[in-house]
Amino acid sequence: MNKRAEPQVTSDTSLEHSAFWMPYTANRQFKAAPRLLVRAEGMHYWTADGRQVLDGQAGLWCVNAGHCRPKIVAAIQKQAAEMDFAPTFQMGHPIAFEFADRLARIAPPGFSRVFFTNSGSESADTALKIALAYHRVRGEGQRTRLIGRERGYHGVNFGGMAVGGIPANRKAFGPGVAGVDHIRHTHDLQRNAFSKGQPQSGAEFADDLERVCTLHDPSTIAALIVEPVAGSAGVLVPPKGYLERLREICTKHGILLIFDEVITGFGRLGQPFGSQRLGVMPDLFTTAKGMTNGAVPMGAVFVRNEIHEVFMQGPEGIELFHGYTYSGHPLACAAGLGTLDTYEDEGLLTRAASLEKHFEDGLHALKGSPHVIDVRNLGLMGAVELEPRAGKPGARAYEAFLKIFEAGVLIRWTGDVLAFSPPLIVEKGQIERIFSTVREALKTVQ
Ligand code: PXG
Repeated sequence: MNKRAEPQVTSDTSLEHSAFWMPYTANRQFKAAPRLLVRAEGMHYWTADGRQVLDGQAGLWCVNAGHCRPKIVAAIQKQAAEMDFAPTFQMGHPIAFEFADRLARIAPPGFSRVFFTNSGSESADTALKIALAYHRVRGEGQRTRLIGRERGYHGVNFGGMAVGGIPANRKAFGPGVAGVDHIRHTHDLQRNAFSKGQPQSGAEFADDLERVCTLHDPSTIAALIVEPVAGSAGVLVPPKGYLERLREICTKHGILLIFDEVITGFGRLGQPFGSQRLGVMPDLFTTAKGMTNGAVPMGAVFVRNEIHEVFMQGPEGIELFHGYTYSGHPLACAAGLGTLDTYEDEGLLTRAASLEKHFEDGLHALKGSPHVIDVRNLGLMGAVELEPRAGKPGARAYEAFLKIFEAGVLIRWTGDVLAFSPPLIVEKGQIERIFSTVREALKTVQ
């Protein structure tokens, strides 16, 4: 008989031999001392040992309306019983059309087309492919280069990884996609540390795009992709004038500008989308996460009408040879409609604007706490950067994250940065609790 290791049954409290290969996790470390969440409601999680934890991170930047909201739960339950799945390749079902139209209604003017994906990574790759195909269908098939930015994060698939700029996410995976280059990042602690909102200095970092254009010949470049505010790299807020300048350079050279709004979309910055908050419009933008409040995986690429129109004027037949089995999945669309209802009922797509000052003041009061070398924020997105421990990058923030979690607050750590993005239903007192917990924890961090 074949001998194979039997997976551990879930009733066993030890996860040491569990079959679950966890994503972006130090598996051996985690399984030796697991942190399990078993229930969620509103602003809180509950752990397996019964502790209540305040969610300072909207799950993983996605649960913008708070957990287990009744309209979302009911919509998913109803749809699961009514029609579990139906194809969207050469077939359709009403809820996908309804959800796309509802999304287009909250998008900035001119973005009335929506291509469904299942994640932020798929949205990034889809947007890059649409950009390439757009140039080709209009007879500029030589535009094949894709430009990203250092410290950018666009998910983990090959396209998004290639244009991404976080070294650890790239180094194990070979040469990636041909024809990709990067512009420099915007992080400048010397000039901009402790900026509230958009930093004053650094619009000129956008000129690095001109360097890349000169190097490659701009007529070979299809698109530039950037996050309006870089999330995973530790909440890097664009300097004043920077995105405007990127927009100008892209327009001048016929390069499509893609905003990756996977984190900044759906109210995080106080407007439905980051472009609206920052006053700069891309040509396409990607979303996921808050689109279904994290309840069912889904993403989307929003496309300017003119770009969509070019495809519709192209050769008869399938206009874009791209799509996923689950593009427009009924359960995800139902979750999305329940999410938009909840956002609209409670004014959540703009609620961050009314809390921003309170959040900013609470966050910036951490200036002066041990190890803190920067504090930065926009909307309900914030970060505290810690001085790295000598020879051990990330170790100090990880220790802080663990202590903060033990004290009953979930935040996020990435490198030497603590990041905050509470659900948009957060109350002022809960904002205070998050930051006072961080302050107390930092006092004991080595
Ligand atoms: N683009 C951006 C801007 C993202 O933040 C993705 C694409 C990929 O999305 P999916 O759904 O494929 O994971 C993301 C995801 C963190 C962290 O705290 C950030 C993300 C995911 C997990 C952790 O750094 N962002």
